[in-house]
Amino acid sequence: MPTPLKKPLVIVTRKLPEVVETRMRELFDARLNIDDRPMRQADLAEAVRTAHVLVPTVTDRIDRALIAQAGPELKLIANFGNGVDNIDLDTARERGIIVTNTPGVLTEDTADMTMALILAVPRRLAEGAALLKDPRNAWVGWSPTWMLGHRIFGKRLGIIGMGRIGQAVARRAKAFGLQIHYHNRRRVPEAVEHELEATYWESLDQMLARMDIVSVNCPHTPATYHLLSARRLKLLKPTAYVVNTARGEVIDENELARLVEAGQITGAGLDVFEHEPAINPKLLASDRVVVLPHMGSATVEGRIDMGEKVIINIKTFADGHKPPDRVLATMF
Ligand code: 8YV
Repeated sequence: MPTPLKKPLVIVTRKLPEVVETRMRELFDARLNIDDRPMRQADLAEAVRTAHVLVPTVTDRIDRALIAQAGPELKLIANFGNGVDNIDLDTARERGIIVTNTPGVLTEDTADMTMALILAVPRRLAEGAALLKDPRNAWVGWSPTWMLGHRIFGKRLGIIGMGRIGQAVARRAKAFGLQIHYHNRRRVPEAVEHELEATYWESLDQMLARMDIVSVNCPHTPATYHLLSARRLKLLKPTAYVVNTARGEVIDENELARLVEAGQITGAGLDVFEHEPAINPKLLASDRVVVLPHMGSATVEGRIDMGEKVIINIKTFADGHKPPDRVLATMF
């Protein structure tokens, strides 16, 4: 059991919603990043040397080398975010540092964004909108064969990763008339399969070859890195679409870009990228790819809820209890 800390020194790496920052100041000795300038590794090293608690985000690389520089006071890394692939969990554990995240509160927002991409790509939403806004394209009016996309009703959606977000996507997609298929490390309970009328595929390869749309909704871990490898991407039907709101690293981005360019995959909707903020130029250039700047969970409500979770984790820890959202490497 950790010893209670009256006002722990909490270093927050990025600007958070004002209500969250205000509450943090009330409860903790909080050092905030008002300018929101991303911290360099040297700044992060300085932070871990002095803080009791570090609050990083997806943009901070909390790797072995950084954790090695942690001072004896650092006992908690309270990630502002669900995914913890930015943190070396094993090294944190070796050093006795607890890691927490913010599960649950961004499920619905991320699922909404996934559904938006599932609709946007086959129905050419971004392309149509961009056409009208481009002054070089005066719109001459409706035509029966112009801007034709593809129907999603009745098509097969293959969800990779049937956790909270995957299930929330399935619920939405089912309402849009899509047939739900999924691949997951473990089969979900029968009641969930029944509700979603979902078909489980133990073999990802077999599922991929039969889907019209594939949505990536699993975390990035050593086991899921390039899960959609060059070999697997080639299994997709040439009419297929790929949607990713999870982590770019799960897909071999270069190969995806190449296959879309070659017309061997029809299109993609991507909110995340392998080397953020860099994006493969072929993806940027393609009309058949909708790209978004990692905004799956970007709602005011979601960010405040994430902040609340971070505060609860820190406060429980500071009061000498186990924080509720502890993350263990074995959970992934
Ligand atoms: C967050 C995310 O915005 O929580 C996650 O895993 O991918 C995003 O939606 C980001 O991670 C905040 O750190």
